[in-house]
Amino acid sequence: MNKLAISVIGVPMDFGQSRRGVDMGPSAMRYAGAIQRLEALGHEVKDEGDITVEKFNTEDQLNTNLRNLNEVIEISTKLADKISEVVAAKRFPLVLGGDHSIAIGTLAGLSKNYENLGVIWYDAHADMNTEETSPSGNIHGMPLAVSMGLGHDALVNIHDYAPKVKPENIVIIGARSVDPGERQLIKEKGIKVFTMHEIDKLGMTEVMNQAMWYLRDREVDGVHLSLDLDGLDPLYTPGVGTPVPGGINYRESHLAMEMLASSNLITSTEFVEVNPILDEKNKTADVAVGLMGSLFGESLV
Ligand code: HAR
Ligand code: MN
Ligand code: MN
Ligand code: MN
Repeated sequence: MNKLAISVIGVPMDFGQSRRGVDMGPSAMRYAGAIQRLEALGHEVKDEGDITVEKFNTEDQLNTNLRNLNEVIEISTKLADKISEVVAAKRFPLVLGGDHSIAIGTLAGLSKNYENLGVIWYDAHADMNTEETSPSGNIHGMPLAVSMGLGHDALVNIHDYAPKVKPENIVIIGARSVDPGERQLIKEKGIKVFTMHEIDKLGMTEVMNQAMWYLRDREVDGVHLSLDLDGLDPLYTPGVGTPVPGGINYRESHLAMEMLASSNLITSTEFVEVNPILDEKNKTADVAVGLMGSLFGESLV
């Protein structure tokens, strides 16, 4: 694969859900050697540090049942600013999360620079809830809906435009915990989803080939990989806030990353939901960094 100029951006975000510890995800992945791993592959890597994540005063909270909405708006906006700056400088953004609500900011920043952005969403969940359908009020269950223009106005309109992504440019891989409202939206919008059923039946090679051809046929001008570590089975990535059994295994995940590496399709990525407090000896961050190795060309050298 091409040697890249990679900008690593940490987002120590835990406001998109209610379990503490996922804010330490960026540290855990740096500690697991993310930067060195990519440098060893010949890429030029710049660690841009972390986006500032702060709690607002409680009296400033908006009147809504979306948990920590103010904070998510603020942080998404800052992340979107940073991402569009990095992309404009022709650098490849690698975002370290943080909970999955950060994808709202990542996609807002990316979409400014791409006309027809594709998204691969590697996750146990569809993350397509809205304020109306969410069973939890947790914004990390909503970023795909928000990016399609569905949800709270302030979230949908980060950087003053919407939508960020076309429903037909999204591919979900690994889904196995999907809420009723999300199912309806998937049907209504015709979203391409490879659930665990398809992965079992077709195998990962076929799933990835179909996913990549689907996006090429859409004539996308960039593809963002949003990788939620709970997409894998909790056997391999126990350090996540919402583990779901019956997930993608270790080798299947490496294969998926290796196929993406040889395709040269991916133009940005984020690794999210690593929670060292819930983990076993930084296992989940180690797996995340191993997957980064494959995504950035390890098997090709
Ligand atoms: N679907 C549930 C909700 O919206 C659980 C979402 C869990 N989300 C993540 N991201 N970990 O995929 O509350
Ligand atoms: Mn997710
Ligand atoms: Mn755009
Ligand atoms: Mn998930």
